[in-house]
Amino acid sequence: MGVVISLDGAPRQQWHPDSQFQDGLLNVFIPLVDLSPRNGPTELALGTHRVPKPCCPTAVAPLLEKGSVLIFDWRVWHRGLGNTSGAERPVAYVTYARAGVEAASYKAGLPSLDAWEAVWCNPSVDAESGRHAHESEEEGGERHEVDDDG
Ligand SMILES: O=C(O)CCC(=O)C(=O)O
Repeated sequence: MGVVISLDGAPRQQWHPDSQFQDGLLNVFIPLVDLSPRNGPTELALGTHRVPKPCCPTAVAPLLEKGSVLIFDWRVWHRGLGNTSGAERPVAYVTYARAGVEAASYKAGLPSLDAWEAVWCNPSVDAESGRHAHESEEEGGERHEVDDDG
């Protein structure tokens, strides 16, 4: 449980999940002020908790009223948008874990965002490595696509 305060002038965050693979963890966000396009609502990339991830997911940034509740899976990619409102934007959060689930170290070992953005817009890229489906280790990591017919 805690509060995230986006200060006036805070830039947009990078897309990130709070855990990449752990099922059974939920974020509950409760904005302590009304959210507006200017004070940096949380933006969520829908369906990104699923494996495989959707290609080019739809992103939404709900403009919630103060005291509303937003619940999302820890694996959903999200970010706080920039705050240009002239005021702080505090959001209280509570984390719920299914019985027996312990949160792994926060944001440890996440893949690079570049890899994930490539995955979202290119389904032939492997989600874990950011490599194209036909790319092999021996090829030294260069992007190389092989025609399925030969
Ligand atoms: O400020 C937000 O809307 C999201 C905060 C967040 O995702 C984080 O601090 O990791």
